[in-house]
Formats: sequence, C-alpha cells, structure tokens
Amino acid sequence: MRERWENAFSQWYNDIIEKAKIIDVRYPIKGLYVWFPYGFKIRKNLLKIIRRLLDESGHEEALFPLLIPEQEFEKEAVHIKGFEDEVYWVTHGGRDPLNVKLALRPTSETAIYPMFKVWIRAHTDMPLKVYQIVNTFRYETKHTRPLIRLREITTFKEAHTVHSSYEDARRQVEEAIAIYKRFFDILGIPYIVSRRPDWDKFPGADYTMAFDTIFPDGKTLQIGTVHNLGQTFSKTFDIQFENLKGEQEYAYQTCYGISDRVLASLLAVHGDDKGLCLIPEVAPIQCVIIPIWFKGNKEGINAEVRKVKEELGELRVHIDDREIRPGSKFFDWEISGVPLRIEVGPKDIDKNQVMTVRRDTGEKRSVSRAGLKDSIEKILEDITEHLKTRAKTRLEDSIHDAGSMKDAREIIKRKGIAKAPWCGELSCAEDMEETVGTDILGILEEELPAGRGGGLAGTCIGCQREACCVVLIARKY
Ligand code: P5A
Ligand code: ZN
Repeated sequence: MRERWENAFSQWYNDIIEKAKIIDVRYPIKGLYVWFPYGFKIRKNLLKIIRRLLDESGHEEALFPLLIPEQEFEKEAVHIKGFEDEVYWVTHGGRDPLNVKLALRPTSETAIYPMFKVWIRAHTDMPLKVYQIVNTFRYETKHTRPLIRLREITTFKEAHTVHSSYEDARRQVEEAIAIYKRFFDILGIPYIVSRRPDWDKFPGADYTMAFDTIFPDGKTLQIGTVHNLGQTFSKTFDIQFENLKGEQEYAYQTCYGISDRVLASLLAVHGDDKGLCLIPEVAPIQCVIIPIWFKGNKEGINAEVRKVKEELGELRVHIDDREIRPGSKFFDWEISGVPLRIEVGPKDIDKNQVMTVRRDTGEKRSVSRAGLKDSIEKILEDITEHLKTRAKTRLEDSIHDAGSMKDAREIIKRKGIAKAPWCGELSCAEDMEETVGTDILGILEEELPAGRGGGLAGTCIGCQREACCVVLIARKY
C-alpha cells in the first residue's frame, strides 16, 4: 500500500520521521533538529560506507575549523555573492564585539583554501584529495524541512581536491561521480546525473554536475553535487605550484559534497503507507524476533528465541520481549522499517522452524532452523534487490520525452520529469520555465536530439530551431 506515501507525501514524511524515531523536530530553532538514537544509528552506518568509498579512492579525512574570518570569506567575489544571504555571523566574544567578524561555514572552501596555499608547493604535492564530515550552517529562507532543507546541515560530507592540470581536475570530477554512483547504488537511491545550467551552478565553479532523485510526490531533490572549480579559487587564494618547466602555475581544483539529504531520500524512496522500509545494509536492526508466547510455555519460547538470535551470528538482531500484544509489536517495527520479522511460537519450535515476514512485500514464509543464517541472509539480499529495483523503476517510469511545451506541461502535471531538446539560448530556457511553470533541472550531456544523432526530436521546444542538447524539466524541492 502506497496511497498516503504517494498522495500525501509531506504528511507521511513528517509523521514517519517522528514515529520511527529518526528526527525530533521539537528543538526551538527553525531548521535545526535533533537526532534520535535510532536515526543516529542509521546515520553512523551511512557514514561508514561513504568513508570507506572515499578512503579507498585515495581521499584523506581532515578537519578544518567551523569559523571563517570575514576577510577570507569575502575574498572570492562570485562565491560570496552566492552565499552572502545565507551566512550566520559570529560578532561577539562574550560582551566584546569582535575586531573581525567570523562566519559559520556554509561550506568550507574559504576555510580550507588558505591552508592549501601553504600546503601546495610543487606538482609533487598533487593530487591532494581531502574530505571532512562536519556540520555547516545555511540561513535558508525557503521552507525548512528535516533532513531536506536544513539550517544546520549535520553531515556535510565535503571533499576538496587540488591538481596540476585541468585535465586531472576533469578526471577527478568523473571519479567523484563514480564514487557517488556507487554510494547511491548501495543504498538503492535512484538518481539522474546532469550538468547544471550556468545560471544554477555552484558560485565560483566552472561547471557543476548534480545528482537528483525523485520523491513520491513527483518533486526532485538534489542529493549531491560535483564541481569543477578550474582556477577560480586558486587565483583568489594564491594556490600556486612550480610546474615541470620550473614556472609558477595556479592549481586546478574540484570539490564535491553530499548532505543529510542522503538519509532523507533513503527514507522517502523506500517507504510505504505503513512506514519505512530500510535497506538491510544500513538498518540498525536487520531482523526483529517476536516470541509468540503460549500459556505456560513462556520460558521455553524465550530460551528458543535466544538460541535463534545466537544462530544468526553477527546479523543485527533484536528480541522484542515487551509485555504487549504481538500485533502492537508488528506495528511498531513496520513503522521503523526493520527489513525482516521473525516469529517464534510453540508450533514453530515443534517443526524446527521460524516464521518470517518481509517488511517490503509482507510475504510470510516458514524457514527451517537447519541452515537458518544462510536462509535469512538470502532473504535480506532479496529484500535489498527488490527495494532497489522498485525505486529504480519508479524513477525510470517518471521520465518522459517532451516534443513540445504542451507535452512538457502535461508530463509535469502527471508528477513526471520531462526530457526536452533545447537550443542552448537563455531566452528559450526562461520561456520553457515560464510556460511549463517549473524549473530546468539540468542538461543531459550524453543524450543528443535527432539532428545531432540522438532519439528526441531535433528542434528546441522553445523556438523550433535546431537543438544542441537535451534538458530535464522537473519540479524541485
Ligand atoms: C561541494 C562540497 C557545495 O557546497 N562545497 C563543498 C560544495 N556544494 S552545494 O551544492 O552547495 O552543497 C552540496 C550538497 O549539499 C546538499 N545541501 C543541503 N542539504 C540539506 N540542507 C541544506 N540547506 C542544503 N544545501 C545543500 C545538496 O544535496 C547539495 O548538492
Ligand atoms: Zn530555442
């Protein structure tokens, strides 16, 4: 059942993150929230995966300060213009006004790059690839939402790299995209990668590649971005190296980041009317065992339940032995998204089996105690596969080709994402956004219109002249 999930998603989301004990929204500052212990466990599991992926690909974890002096923050003109309305300032130390105002990092380029200037001397110091996982602050003026639009982003996973050639930086962008793809694939979060149009790129970047996913309400959410910074920041922060010819050259940089939105989309894309459906890999509890007590045999069943837990070894298993009806327990664990429920009652013990119930499909199946762990692991794998495929299919089914403005409008109305040929002119883009009533999300570089050897019509839906590329039009969070 995905009625409410799809048709009243906002309510579903607010309701579930609280009932499933992910985030407490009652903290008295707008846009700042509290992590419940259960939510925090999922967060830890997610961070473990991304740390592994970054470490394995030669990134090193570091940590830079939260506060940035005003003069560093304001050095890069385009960057500051993009962020000035979103910055929180620290102006006092106790009662004394500070000589230099300090910005709470909205992102850390201006904290990190003055240090890169002293770290980088020769081409042998590169590539330099560091990352940090920190909180960042953005005074967002759009409607704030837990995990989605935060004023305190609590898991900003930002990577910053420095290279000795533009080509290396370009390759780094590709590596970053590959890493994020792997990360989202593990979590079964479907995505579209596109190039942001110039008016929507990261302030200071040459170009921005972005990951978007689709929420149940048909709106897309940007879940990650990878920026080629070229030499913009290295010129501002004077990051130079001695090249092979013995000359000083400005370095080439990239940065990329993902946030708490990863968890938001994990929860959103895999849910249903009953609550969350967590991917076993990150679920704090992978199996919950519910003893089905029967008159006079409570102790016997409890003993058997403990044995079952032992048989499941390192799997994350929880025994729910609360003195309440089994039905209430089922309900609670369904909201929390525990992938598999295992019931153990007198009949199961007689037959040397357990009863399993999948969270994603509701399928009930008895499983023999012989080779129990292998069987349960297999079911968990099936759950992962099913959740991944279901989410991926849903995204793919939402994308439709638009041959005209009217088509595009229809597709958006039906909660879809439209793909349309575009001529590259800003005026046509504005026209499209106005007529369709929503935004251009990004440009699909690998997809070409017919005139250029691709599948879609060869003419721009704005002006009917020859198109140069294909754009995605979608509603956005
Ligand atoms: C890349 C890392 C940057 O800040 N500097 C270092 C670059 N890019 S970004 O696009 O501005 O942000 C990276 C990702 O963070 C998410 N995000 C947010 N998540 C929650 N609440 C917010 N207010 C918020 N703002 C940005 C997006 O997923 C974005 O792609
Ligand atoms: Zn046009």
